[in-house]
Amino acid sequence: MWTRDTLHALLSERLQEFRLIAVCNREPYIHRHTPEGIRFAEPASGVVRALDPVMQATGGTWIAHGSGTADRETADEGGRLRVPPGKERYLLRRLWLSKEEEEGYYYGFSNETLWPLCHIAHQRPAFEEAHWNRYAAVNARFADAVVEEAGGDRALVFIQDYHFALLSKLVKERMPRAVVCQFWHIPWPNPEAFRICPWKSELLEGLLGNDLLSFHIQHHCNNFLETVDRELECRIDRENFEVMARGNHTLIRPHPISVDFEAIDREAGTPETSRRMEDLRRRWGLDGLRVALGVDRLDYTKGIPERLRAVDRFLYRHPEFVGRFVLLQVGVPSRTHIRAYRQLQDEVESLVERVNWNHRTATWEPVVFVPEQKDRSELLAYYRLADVCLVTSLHDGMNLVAKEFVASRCDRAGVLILSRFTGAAREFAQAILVNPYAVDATADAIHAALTMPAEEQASRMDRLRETVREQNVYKWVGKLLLQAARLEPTWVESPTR
Ligand code: ADQ
Repeated sequence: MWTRDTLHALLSERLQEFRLIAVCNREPYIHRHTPEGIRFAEPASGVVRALDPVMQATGGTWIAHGSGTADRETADEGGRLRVPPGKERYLLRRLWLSKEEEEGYYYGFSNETLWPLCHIAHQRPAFEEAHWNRYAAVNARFADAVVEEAGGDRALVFIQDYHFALLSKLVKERMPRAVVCQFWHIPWPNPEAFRICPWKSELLEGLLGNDLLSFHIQHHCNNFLETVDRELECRIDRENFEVMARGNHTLIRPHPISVDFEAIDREAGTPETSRRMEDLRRRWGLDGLRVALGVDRLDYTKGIPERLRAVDRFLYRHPEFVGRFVLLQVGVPSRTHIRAYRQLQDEVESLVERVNWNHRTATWEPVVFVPEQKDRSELLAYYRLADVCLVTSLHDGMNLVAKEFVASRCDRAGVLILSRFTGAAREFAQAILVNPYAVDATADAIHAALTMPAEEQASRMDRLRETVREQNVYKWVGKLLLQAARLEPTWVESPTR
């Protein structure tokens, strides 16, 4: 069983010769000016939620964009500070980006090009040359920071996500002895979807600077290999899932991400969580109601309109639940600078209004929309009081909300309704799996969940919890980093490069 302590012990032994450098666009702790003074917040990001406990266990350096209004005041001249605040377990190196860099690299190429390109959720990707140029330039700035932080030592560089498709190659060109691995947290699409990108070869070549490139599930690895096969001159070892391009070898492997099961399980069972549950019951008037819960960033990949339509259909089909059911939708606004996200927020708000209009009584409405970020402890109270958790993504690399819900149910109750199009669905056969595009079937799933006998809930929940307990976040990173550390870098300088 992987735990924080075993990970710490194993990695401090096996990674002795390396300096561990993680690169992630988002920082784990953001400092902001508030009316009460400078305060820090932890962002609602799946990647950050997964990586922070790992860095706390291993130590090392995390390089990220410093995005908070008080970030400069709380770091030294080099943008460095030790985190978590008050615990100081690893080093955070903040990189300052100009407005133009943030616009082109983050909002533009990362989130208006690569995010829709990889998710295939019927949102057309934008292909702007200016965004691409900024993306490439910011990747180069992060490469400078990696070289600086390595300071000549042999480094194990662990890159996160689609913001840095060009980084591994840039790092290898300057630090050929470093071991470089990257985790791509979102799906990799099929070759037909990917081939429309004007910079497809540059992106693929950039990613093949890695010694190890990892996705959540085998299907995404297969898609990546097929894409490389169609688009690049290279050799592919299908037996070993390895690509050889210009002398460099890149292993392609699935490593399903997860959550810190023990920590969530422990906190979810405390009297403090019970007290918070009581507060929430009072605040939302939940007495006598069966509760369905949605927790998401407001993102068009998460299938929130589809979920609301399914609730609407469910109430038409099962009027006996009118006045006896509520959907609590906790949806933190995200990437609101991008038009598609503002449109989604409008769409969600008007659908909430419509569903409430369709079914409301003098004293009751079926949907409560909470457009806020909640702290971790409060989220656990939401998970604990739900009869059903609804995860209806149209496409999702993994989906950590599903895993957090399961980990928090120390009472062995509650039912998970889970989209088939999430990575989590591959591990969670005991959830009720749905196609979120099929509104009627999702409405039926809500009914099945609300009428499931307690013994069946408990036996399904036991199996789900066993999976998350065993496949926890420490196992994810431990196996990935140990696999990377065993690799001999094959990078050779060649005139063609
Ligand atoms: P995300 O798309 O951000 O992650 P997800 O995996 O669901 O999606 O993680 C979201 C995280 O934010 C969860 O930890 C959740 O608790 C938190 N969160 C969501 N809404 C919140 C709210 N209102 N208040 C507070 N916290 C909230 C990307 C990929 C996923 C992949 C992860 C990790 O898109 O497929 O699972 O990275 O690899």
